Amino acid sequence: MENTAEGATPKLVGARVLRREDQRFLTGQGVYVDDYRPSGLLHAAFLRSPYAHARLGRIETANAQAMPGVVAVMTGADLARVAKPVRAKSRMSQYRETGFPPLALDKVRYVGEAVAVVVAESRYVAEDALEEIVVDYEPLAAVADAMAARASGEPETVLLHDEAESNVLLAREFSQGDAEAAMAQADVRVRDRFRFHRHAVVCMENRGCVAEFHLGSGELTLRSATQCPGLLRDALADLLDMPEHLVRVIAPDVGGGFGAKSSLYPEEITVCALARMLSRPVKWISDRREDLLTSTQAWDEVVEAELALRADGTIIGLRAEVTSDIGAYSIYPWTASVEPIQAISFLSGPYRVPHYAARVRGVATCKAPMGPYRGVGRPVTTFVMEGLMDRAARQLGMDPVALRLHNYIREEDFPYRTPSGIVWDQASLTPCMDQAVEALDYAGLQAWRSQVRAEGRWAGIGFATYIELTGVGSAIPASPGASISTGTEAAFLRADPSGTVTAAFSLAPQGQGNETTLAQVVADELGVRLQDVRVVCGDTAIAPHGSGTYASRSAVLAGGAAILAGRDLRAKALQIAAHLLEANPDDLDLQQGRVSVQGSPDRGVSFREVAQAAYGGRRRLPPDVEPGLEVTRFYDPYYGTASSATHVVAAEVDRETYEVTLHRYVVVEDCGRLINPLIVDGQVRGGVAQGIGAALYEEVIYDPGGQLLSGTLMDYLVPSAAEVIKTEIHHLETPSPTTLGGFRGMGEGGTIGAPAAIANAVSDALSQFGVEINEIPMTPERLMQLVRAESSC
Ligand code: MCN
Ligand code: SMO
Repeated sequence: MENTAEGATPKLVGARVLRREDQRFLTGQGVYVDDYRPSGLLHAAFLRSPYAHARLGRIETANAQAMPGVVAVMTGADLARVAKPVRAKSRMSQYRETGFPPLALDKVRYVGEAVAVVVAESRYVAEDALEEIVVDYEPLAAVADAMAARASGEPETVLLHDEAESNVLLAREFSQGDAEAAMAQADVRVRDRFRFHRHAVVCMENRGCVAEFHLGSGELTLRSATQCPGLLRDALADLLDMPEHLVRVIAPDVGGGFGAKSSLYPEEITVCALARMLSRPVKWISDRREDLLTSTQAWDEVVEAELALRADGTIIGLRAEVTSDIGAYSIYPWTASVEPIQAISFLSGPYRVPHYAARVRGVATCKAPMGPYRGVGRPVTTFVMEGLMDRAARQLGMDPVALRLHNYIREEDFPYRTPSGIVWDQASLTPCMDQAVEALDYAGLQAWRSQVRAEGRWAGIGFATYIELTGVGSAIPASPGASISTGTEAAFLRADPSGTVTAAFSLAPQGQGNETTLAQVVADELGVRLQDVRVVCGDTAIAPHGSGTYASRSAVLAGGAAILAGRDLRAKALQIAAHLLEANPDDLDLQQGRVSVQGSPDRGVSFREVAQAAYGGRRRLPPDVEPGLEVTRFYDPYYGTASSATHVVAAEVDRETYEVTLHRYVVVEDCGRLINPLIVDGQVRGGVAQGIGAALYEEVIYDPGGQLLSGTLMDYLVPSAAEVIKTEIHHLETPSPTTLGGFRGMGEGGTIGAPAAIANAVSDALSQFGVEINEIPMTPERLMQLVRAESSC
């Protein structure tokens, strides 16, 4: 049932309400950063390093400065006088903190790093003026390969950050039990070296921002295509040394973020500093090439892993060594640890793994900084663990489904503590797989595979199950010891005298549909119609304190805050209504914007009349009730909650072209109580599409000198609709036992499961050659080489 008539169903949570924001998105009425054109607007363009690693000498800016239309030129030294360098802090013991100057100071460390900025009356003039700036670069050897840079023990000849004294900016180990002994006792051991290449985060809208400084009030306003207005506000106040209440950050409509817009960027700081200095609005909009060069990139890990099992298929141990290429800088606020730490925290996945030993090292290289990308760490860990499971199944002669079912964390094991100390509250692992097998018609699909193979074609089936931590509260800080808060969100609700409701959140969605889902939650809790609730996101001057949209947290955190605030407002509305109706509040019910007295349905009052009374003076209010109808509530789910899914792929590899075609894609997932199944389905589909891109097409390539070879969308392949198969989606709906509302997060899940499931399907399709996929993306060239190498030996 698609509910087009807003407010038609009394229970909105759970209904397939159409996305209300789509009205403006689909009719071209969305308002993005670049649509904001205040009068007196100036345009910034950045001079970017052509070298991967070089010492900076003199920067000659006089000619650029003298060009008509140029208002200002700034170098790193100029900027350093008005803004502090970014330093992403963490208390992690083996983390080396380094600085990230918004404009390069003594050195450049990757191609595309900002060296100077020109502000001019138009972007054209600004771009032209860049050509007039002369920079003395003294080229240095590039650190291009994390594995080589890691080469243990050896003194590093080329250091990226002198202050760190090593290119290994972080290291961490986790262990539980005795993984060595488990390896020795195993009946079967499978191991491999997995390579998950570097990926770019491609959004429809590039990054961009506009800063304004109001001389009269001293207020700085930054509009940015960001996921995290709250985090930016805190950081900018600090870096620009401004009182925090004079800094306002607004995320307008944003066309995709996927993690790359969750960090603080050099351009945002620079543009703010310029606007303040010039007292004029300054805009910077990235072009696609700048975006591919400078937005945070993702994943890029080598994982050497080994799994030990008993002859009956029981897992007894796992060990792994992860090397993570973190690029040139540690990004704020997450630090360079965001990807690597997840990679060893979640490696054991949905399985009972008694003995575990894993180590990760994050190595700085001359590449764009590594940051979060949909799934963070878990696309890689799922690829590795699920790949090992299939290798083990083949070696044991077991069905991959049976081996998984045998090892899943069982219902009675929850809450389950993983070897890295994460606690899973509860998840539907076996039920997801059971339902997947049924939905697939596994036997039928196996028959399809046999038939295709009988025709001499290469077909395979791949499974992947994952479990993920979502809606994380304050127990697990994003970067330990840093002064940022990511564990709470808040909801501000205000009923106007006319009975309409404004719900403000610090979240800043980029396509997730939160304007619809949060309105559903508020309308249900409060008891008003959906069309009477307006959700406002992403303006720090309106919203209560919070950070933003990332880490699959908004359903849990903002949803929880919305429930608390909705309940409070309802209680107060009922108190006022009781006074108006001369009834007992306990006998009243508020639904669809109308308060009625239980048992006598014609006695009632509208929410509008209640709201009018709330602002209408003391005589209309109960004696002990203060005027007004608004409330702010915070919610902290503390640990967060587990979501899980099984993905199944049937795929075929073309014998001539080595192209992979997907034949079927089935997802069975459990994200707890569903707020809006239509939106959740869309999220799963989008996530799977990105996972398909990761598995088959997308790869950031730098040459050994650190030049980016995949700097356009001609070279960096993202899948189009033609490559994305329609995903069949099934939901299990087990309310989370630990979150208010029972919601679990799911915005990243599709991307976590897809690369692993597709890789396993391809391994299965090529199993006759003994090929095991251990490298992603599976380009036709790679597959051809694998098949040829195996066929020739
Ligand atoms: N939802 C629901 N019921 C649930 C859980 C979620 O109806 N039980 C809804 C939520 O209300 C929300 C959506 O599903 O509308 C996703 O919710 P959630 O899992 O809480 O994730 P967030 O809203 O916090 O979104 C962040 C997540 C992340 S981390 C990335 S990366 C990502 C993703 O969302 N980036 C996206 N999905 C994206 N979708 C779009 N279109 N664009 C991005 O940049
Ligand atoms: S990578 Mo999502 O913004 O946490």
